[in-house]
Amino acid sequence: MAKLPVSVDKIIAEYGPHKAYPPQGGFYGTNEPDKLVKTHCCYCGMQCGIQLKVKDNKIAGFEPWMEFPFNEGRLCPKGVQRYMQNNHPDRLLSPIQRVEGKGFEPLGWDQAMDRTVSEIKRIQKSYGNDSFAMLSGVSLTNEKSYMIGKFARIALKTANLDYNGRLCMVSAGGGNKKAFGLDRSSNSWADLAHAEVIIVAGANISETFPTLTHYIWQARDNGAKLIVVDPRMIPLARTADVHLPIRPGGDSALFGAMLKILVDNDWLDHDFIDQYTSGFEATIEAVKDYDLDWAEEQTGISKDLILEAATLWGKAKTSFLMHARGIEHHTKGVENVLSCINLVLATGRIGKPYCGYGTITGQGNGQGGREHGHKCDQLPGNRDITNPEHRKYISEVWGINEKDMPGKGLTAYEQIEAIHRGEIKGLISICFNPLVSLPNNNYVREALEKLEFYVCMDTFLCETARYADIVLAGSLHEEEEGTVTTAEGRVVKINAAITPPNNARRDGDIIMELAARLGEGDKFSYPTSEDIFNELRVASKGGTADYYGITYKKVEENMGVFWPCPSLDHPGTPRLWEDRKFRTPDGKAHFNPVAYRPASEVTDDEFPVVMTTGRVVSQYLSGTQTRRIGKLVDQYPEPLLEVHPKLALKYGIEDHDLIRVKTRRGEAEFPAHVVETIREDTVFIPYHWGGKFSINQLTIGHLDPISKIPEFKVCACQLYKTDRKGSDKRTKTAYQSSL
Ligand SMILES: Nc1nc2c(c(=O)[nH]1)N[C@H]1C(S)=C(S)[C@@H](COP(=O)(O)OP(=O)(O)OC[C@H]3O[C@@H](n4cnc5c(=O)[nH]c(N)nc54)[C@H](O)[C@@H]3O)O[C@H]1N2
Ligand SMILES: Nc1nc2c(c(=O)[nH]1)N[C@H]1C(S)=C(S)[C@@H](COP(=O)(O)OP(=O)(O)OC[C@H]3O[C@@H](n4cnc5c(=O)[nH]c(N)nc54)[C@H](O)[C@@H]3O)O[C@H]1N2
Ligand code: SF4
Ligand SMILES: [Mo]
Repeated sequence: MAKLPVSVDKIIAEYGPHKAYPPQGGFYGTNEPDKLVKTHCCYCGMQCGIQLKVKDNKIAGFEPWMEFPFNEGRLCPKGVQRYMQNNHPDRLLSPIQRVEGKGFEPLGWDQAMDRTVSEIKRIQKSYGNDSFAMLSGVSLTNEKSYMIGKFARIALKTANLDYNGRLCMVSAGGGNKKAFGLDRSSNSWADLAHAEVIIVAGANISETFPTLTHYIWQARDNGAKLIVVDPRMIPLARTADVHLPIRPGGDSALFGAMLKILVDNDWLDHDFIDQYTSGFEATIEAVKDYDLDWAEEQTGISKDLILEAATLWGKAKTSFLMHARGIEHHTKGVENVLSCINLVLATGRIGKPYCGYGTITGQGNGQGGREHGHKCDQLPGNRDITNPEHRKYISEVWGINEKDMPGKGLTAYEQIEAIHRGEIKGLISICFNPLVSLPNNNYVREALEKLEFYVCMDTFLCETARYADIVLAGSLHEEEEGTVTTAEGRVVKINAAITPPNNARRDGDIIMELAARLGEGDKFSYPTSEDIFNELRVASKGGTADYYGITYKKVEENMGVFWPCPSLDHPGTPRLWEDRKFRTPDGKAHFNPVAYRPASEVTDDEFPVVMTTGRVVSQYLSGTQTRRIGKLVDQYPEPLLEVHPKLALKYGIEDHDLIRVKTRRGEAEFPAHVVETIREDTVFIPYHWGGKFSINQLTIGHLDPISKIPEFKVCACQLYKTDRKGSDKRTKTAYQSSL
């Protein structure tokens, strides 16, 4: 029988904000704190330093941490509200279990664990080990990521472990590995401030990495030219020297055409290309026909602008190229990344002061979490689960027989497809809300309904958890010690400020207990997080993501250490490639030929408008954490459809009209936000909501063939004006993107 989602009284509405929170005269701010704890924001990959105020084992506010070198006390709107999750009335305070017809009811840990373990055993006995899958997330620390990788392979004995970075960093990772043999941005942000030219492609930095903007302003103060590639005139684009308003999906055509201009004008670093790279000839052969007329046609950007951007880039002496999900969330995400890297390599501007390249990591531990064995094809140290030497090394560290190590498993969306095929019957998830964040989520919902058993570990009853049989009440960022690795590659320390409330438990303790009950307790007995880290150090030794020389003490004394750090006396590596020793098999940086191809779904008469999706400054990811915080909700209460006045006129749409958006996957209604800051052929809708507001009802489940990232950034839609207006909520909002 299909399972129905359970609604719990406390969860007022499926996507409903809790405006009343925090209550007037609430818990925070009035009394002197018992202590101040230096740690980091729980949200994005910047991992800004922050000091949490603790009163009576509760987070009561925050103070800036001025000394932390990256953000020097600066925080963004989410950062200053992040502490309000801790005492939130929706917080899960004990395990709960589904009781059909009634909803969820609390149960003791012993019963919850018993039932979970007996279901795992039952399903695996009936259908085989790989029929029980695991999904994980990289808001978790390095220690938890590492332990989960080990847990899935040793205790669950399943190949099918994957993570939410599959929706985020894998195209960047795939491109970086192909080009450099290593997956990390090449520089600390400090180099940005002195670069002559900066390209920002598909990254809405002012809203998604607000504290990074400071480095760009510093560069601007030093005279840097700024080029922004985005279908929308995002806040950063408004001050840019060149804004390239690209049609979603056109990036590799743009970067290919720019490469051709570099070649035609000989704006190349021949010494670098000859000595330190391979693949140049084949790469320029692939773009030889990419003239400006063709590029204008493919990208929707005027050729003058393309030439201007290529000229600025070509003539510069120092430069920095950065991109994020705007170019990566595509069925050719890896190709887009490679076409950017080709521009960097052609000019040889990498591994030198003020010269760099970086993919801006999204989630809090999106960097570290993609290195230590969370991925379906990966082992710690960014090792390869199919490589016999790598398997042997990690098996020795783990004390198992190599033949017992499962092989490569399915990626996140492929797991959903395997549930539909009846191959996966049970699921354990932690720190991942796939019902909101995976594409084509009606298909995801059907899969959740088919599972024989689903156990979810979260701190709130997220949308996906409502389909669970058991929800285990885990811990927030401030409740467990560990490390995370920032977007720069800097390993920093997360300090526990408080213990989990009531009957909630630390995530690490839950995993260790599950492992013990599955009969592998001896391999999961870590008295402290530092013990896990020390094992991780050894497991990563010799891998491309080498943490061996990093210790808790070193991290604390230096306010972070950049990996690779292969020995205890090594200072860490803020700037990669100064030695020109790339980590590819031949030791060279690889150019990769990229032949432009269109997106997997292009517009036609039935669906003539391009639809793209992304973020707003006050909401975070699937919204579980930020849709509960009143002030963040006030800033952007519900998803709006950004549409250009000319397209609006064509459909008779006025600002605030409720618009039905239809794609081949489904339809949903959003209020129109008529703005001049978007291309005339494209609409943009943010994705942080579930239920009827979820844009992922409409997105397409097509994946990049290499990275398996979904095509979140482009599909074809049709708009229908309804005779209704959007809700009143929006009148209170000051929108970032209004001109
Ligand atoms: N406020 C906030 N900050 C966040 C997050 C959040 O949820 N909220 N999430 C964090 C995470 S996990 C991530 S991954 C990052 C994401 O950070 P970003 O990648 O900056 O965020 P997005 O809004 O997904 O996409 C960026 C831009 O891509 C543009 N775009 C769309 N299609 C295309 C295209 O085909 N080509 C190009 N060049 N651009 C395109 C969009 O207009 C958008 O402005 O943010 C992190 N920071
Ligand atoms: N259409 C569209 N869809 C997208 C995107 C897009 O741009 N457009 N972006 C994609 C991207 S880049 C990303 S990263 C994904 C993110 O997608 P998800 O990973 O599904 O998003 P989160 O909101 O981070 O979900 C994490 C869940 O983990 C819980 N959690 C947070 N911290 C902890 C912790 O420490 N312990 C435990 N136990 N639980 C915790 C939260 O409460 C939340 O319910 O979404 C993707 N989906
Ligand atoms: S920029 Fe990112 S890490 Fe810094 S305060 Fe904002 S959300 Fe937190
Ligand atoms: Mo992300």
